[in-house]
Amino acid sequence: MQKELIKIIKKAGKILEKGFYSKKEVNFKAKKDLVTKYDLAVEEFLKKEFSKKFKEFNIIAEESNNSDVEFNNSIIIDPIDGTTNFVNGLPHTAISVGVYRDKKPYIGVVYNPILDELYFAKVKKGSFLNGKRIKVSSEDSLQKSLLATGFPYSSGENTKDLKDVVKKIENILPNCQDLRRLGSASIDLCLVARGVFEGYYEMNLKPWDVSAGIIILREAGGKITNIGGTSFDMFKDKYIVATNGKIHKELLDILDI
Ligand code: LIP
Repeated sequence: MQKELIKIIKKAGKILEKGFYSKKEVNFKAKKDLVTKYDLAVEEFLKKEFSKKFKEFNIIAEESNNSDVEFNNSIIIDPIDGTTNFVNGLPHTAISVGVYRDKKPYIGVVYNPILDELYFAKVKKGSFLNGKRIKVSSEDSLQKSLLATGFPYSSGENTKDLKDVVKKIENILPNCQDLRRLGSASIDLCLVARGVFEGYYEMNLKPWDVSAGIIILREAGGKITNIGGTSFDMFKDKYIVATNGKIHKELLDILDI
């Protein structure tokens, strides 16, 4: 499956790439949540190809907004993760595809066609960036850790979420090396997998934002939980906390203050 999957994702990458360098008309799904015809075109292409080639899988995808369909043998797609970056010409945007068999992680692919970076992981086989093995960082001090986060679209309307974002930054910033907000959850997870960030957390993500990245991070030796420190459910949990494993407890303690 993996060769065919990557071939299709790379073809879809051409659509994203063409859009990235074109003038774009932007529509709003919500105050802060953007969509372009390229998000729709990449998703349509992937859905068509996957349903031809991988008939035993159903498809859950961002622009179809169908996270309520049965999750079992499923391919979960974010056609353009980091749409705001895509619209503004910031080359930190990717196609994210997570494949699950019997609800269990199987294959994760995150592909940034602008930088030509393809992250791939298959369960029990490790994680790779453009074919080269990647591993999480070995840093074990939160104070020396470079962290990443994201700001939920809900912070535009929901003052409780906004306050929570600010409170967590207040707690974390004095206790880490620094904190980044790059704007693509799938790539953020891959950057933890690659050892660039020691940890990452965010609230209100959807399954398509994380379905591939969590497989890639686990296979690179990382740890992912919800904010309570127990098993992360991408369909239900408000927070994802993802680290190299070494700083996980320290980060959880600070986030939960
Ligand atoms: C976005 C992310 C971003 C996150 C947003 C959103 P989209 O995905 O990956 O980092 O902060 O909440 O989910 O909408 O560009 O596919």
